[in-house]
Amino acid sequence: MSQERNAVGSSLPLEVRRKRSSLRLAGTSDRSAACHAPVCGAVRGDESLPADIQKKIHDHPCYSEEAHHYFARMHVAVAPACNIQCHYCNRKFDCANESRPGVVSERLTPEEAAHKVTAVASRVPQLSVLGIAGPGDACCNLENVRKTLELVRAQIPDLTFCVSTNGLGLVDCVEALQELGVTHVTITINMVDPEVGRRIYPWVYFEHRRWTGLDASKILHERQMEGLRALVSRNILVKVNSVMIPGINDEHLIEVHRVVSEHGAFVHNVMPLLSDPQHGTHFGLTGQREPTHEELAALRDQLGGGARAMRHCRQCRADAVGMLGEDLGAQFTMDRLGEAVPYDPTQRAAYRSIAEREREDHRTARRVLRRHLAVVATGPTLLVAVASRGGARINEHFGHAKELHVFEVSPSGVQFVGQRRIPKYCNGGWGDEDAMAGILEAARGVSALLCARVGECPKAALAEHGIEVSDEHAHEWMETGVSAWYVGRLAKTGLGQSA
Ligand code: CLF
Ligand code: SF4
Repeated sequence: MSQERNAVGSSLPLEVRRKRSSLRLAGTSDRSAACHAPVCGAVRGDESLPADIQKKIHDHPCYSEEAHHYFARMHVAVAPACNIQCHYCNRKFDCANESRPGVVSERLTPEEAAHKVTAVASRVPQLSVLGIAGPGDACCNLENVRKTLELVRAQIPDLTFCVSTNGLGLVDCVEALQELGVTHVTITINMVDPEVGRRIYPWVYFEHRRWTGLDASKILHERQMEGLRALVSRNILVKVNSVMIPGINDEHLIEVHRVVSEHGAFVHNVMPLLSDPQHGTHFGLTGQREPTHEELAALRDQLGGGARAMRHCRQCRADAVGMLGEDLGAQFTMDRLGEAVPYDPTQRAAYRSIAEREREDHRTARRVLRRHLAVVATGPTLLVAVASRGGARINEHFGHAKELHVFEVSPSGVQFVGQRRIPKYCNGGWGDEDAMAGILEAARGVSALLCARVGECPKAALAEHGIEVSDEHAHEWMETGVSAWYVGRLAKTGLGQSA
């Protein structure tokens, strides 16, 4: 990695910084423009939150959708043991509550973990959060968590500490977590009705014995609620993760959302069940299906009020490193780290001021994008996908994209809907026709795909399926590119009515 690239990190590539001043859309530099419409950035924008909450989530990539374009997290896999069994988990792999099933992480001692964090913090300037998300349960491995966080805090005072747990042992750990400086905790809550829980959890291990059936689910539910209340009473910000399991808890998650919101959860992250039979989980082996993109989006849309609905989760590994959606973990394995060296804060400090300027420009652009849409009185609601490699810009080549950022656009605004993984189309200079099938599947329902560059062949292949691929908005902010494309599409097709 070059010095220059390193100084701003991969989320703000060099061409973005070079083009910052020349690539703004007309009007986006008008900082005085106000927006009171319920459009992108106004509904779930961080600006509407109380100042103390804004401060807590400002640089947390999971708790703030906006922050995830600018800040990175890293996980250290120091928590191997677990005290429950989930039907979507195979113990050979990581905790699927906050990781993709089928992934094995490099397990570390606290000393190794602290060494790794120091190396990453010196070389990944976007790093803002250290998370412990497995491979088992953090509360089940409290001594490892304690030692790791103490070692890291002694060297890097400003990292945010974030922990993920199934909640069974949480209430006994809350005090210790607070003393360690943990400010953000995720609890995976898949049910608030033990009858639903018995179809998800075959057993829990509690007070020196194994509980099964309804008893297991009752204990887990009561302990999760107790843990949630204890965290909230101590002003620790809580994210609730729920795995959406069609036919088991999908409809029930609306009730889960209501209850956890009442208990003070700040974010609710509904994640799709991943049940590939190759991962050897109970659900995978018994044919439990995964939800579709549409089902997931529809459920998230119903989670109104209370906790914010998270839509940008990437179901990371328990040893993930980098921006959400990228994983630099392979560059920081223990065998590559070498001797421990003292933490160098230079790059993180330099990055912050650059990121703040970019972020302010992005906010301004989102506020004024209604000007693009103001020319349209009526028009259809469309889905538009964007290929981005970071920094909230349309800046990825079609052939290199590994995920699509999907937005819903209508005359009333642009709203982020979620990410969809796609297979990479370009492999060393030629297109992979097998990948096209996966891309088409992921792009189902999408009217257009905006990217930095695209070849004629994939463009034609997608056009055959009614998807327009365009590089006309390359390097624009994602939302402003989407709104500009929408206005152009309506003008071309006559589908909308002018204001
Ligand atoms: Fe890690 Fe989780 Fe903290 Fe984030 S991940 S412990 S809250 S720092 Fe984030 Fe990854 Fe989704 Fe988790 S994208 S799986 S929500
Ligand atoms: Fe697996 Fe995590 Fe569930 Fe434990 S809590 S069984 S590690 S998914």
